[in-house]
Amino acid sequence: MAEISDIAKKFCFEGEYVSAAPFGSGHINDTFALVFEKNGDKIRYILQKMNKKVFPDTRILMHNVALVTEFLAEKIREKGGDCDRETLKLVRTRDGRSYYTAPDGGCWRAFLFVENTVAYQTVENPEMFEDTGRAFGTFISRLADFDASQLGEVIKNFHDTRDRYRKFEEALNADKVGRAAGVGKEISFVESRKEYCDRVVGMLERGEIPLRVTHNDTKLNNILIDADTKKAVCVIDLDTIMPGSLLYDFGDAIRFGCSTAAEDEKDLGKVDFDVRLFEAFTKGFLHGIGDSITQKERENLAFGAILMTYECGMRFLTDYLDGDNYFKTAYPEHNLVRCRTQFRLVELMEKRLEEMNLIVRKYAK
Ligand code: ADP
Ligand code: GN1
Ligand code: MG
Repeated sequence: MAEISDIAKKFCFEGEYVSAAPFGSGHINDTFALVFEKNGDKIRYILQKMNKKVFPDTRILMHNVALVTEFLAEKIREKGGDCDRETLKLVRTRDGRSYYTAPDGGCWRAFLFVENTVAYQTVENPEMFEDTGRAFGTFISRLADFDASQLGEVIKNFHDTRDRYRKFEEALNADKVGRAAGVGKEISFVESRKEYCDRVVGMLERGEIPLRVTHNDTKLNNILIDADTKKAVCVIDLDTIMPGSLLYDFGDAIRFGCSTAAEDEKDLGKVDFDVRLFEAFTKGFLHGIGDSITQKERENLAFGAILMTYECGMRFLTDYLDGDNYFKTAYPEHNLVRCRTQFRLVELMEKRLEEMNLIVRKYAK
């Protein structure tokens, strides 16, 4: 890989380069925190090598990111907010581009570092998660008048659960690395719930719920939270912004945030679904989204959480069967371990679906 200090020279960073270190725990891009020094002050930046396998068309990816960040900055400015902190701000290359292509073909981009914030891996308390819900709800409502036709489809059929099921079947039939025999239980789990895959895509197709501009990857570590106040400051990881359903954003945040254990916890005894956190997030999200949510969307919010958790488990299983080509993994069973926590959460949510629906109704206006 090219030297980070050489890559850094291509961007309009302020001050003198001091150091770089890997940063964060995303599953997709290679992220670095860079330190610069100017007049004795330290300035940090985020530098990312984008994942070419996941996002083969960097031009479309960065076209979306640049458009959305500029649109959000304008909205935040109108409200008198701090647009360098409340949304990602791209640092352009010295020739004015949104990313740099290195001689080895690697594609790099940079953002201002949002200081004094934390990307949490688990929720600390319900108040924090309520505010996260508010921030994700507000994010969708801010994008309500964004012209979706300007956005390229960076990953085709990203949350099309029918297509995800087809890809699961393909990986199973190919059984490229001979892992299928060892995961019979997980395969049956996916197959026994196949009908889930039609529900939300069906509602979208029939026009029963609206297609909106959504984030599509709303896990807790994709929102930066103020280290002191614990208020959600900035929604990050805008790579998958595309037309989608609000159920995806609500559901994915619940999938990750309401688990009492890490996504890759090996001891399933530690994985529980925290319904108090579900209530906190729901309250904040409905507040943030305001009046624009429809009755049909509200009725399906809780199911959206089950669906996104099932989909994510299915994606981890598909990648496991495929030989770990998509998600970053630290050891051979990593994707399987992740799949198992997701399926445990699905079972727990299925048992509590009625209770979850009642909570949604409690906070509906
Ligand atoms: P991935 O697609 O791999 O998940 P992300 O864009 O989510 O990559 O970035 C990975 C991590 O880097 C985040 O979870 C967060 O900890 C950190 N991060 C990303 N952008 C910023 C930023 N502008 N300021 C501070 N931290 C950031
Ligand atoms: C990936 O990029 P990151 O780590 O925030 C993935 C999401 C999954 C998530 C599971 C582009 O998110 O779809 O839900 O891992 N992002 C992409 O943790 O596939
Ligand atoms: Mg991320």
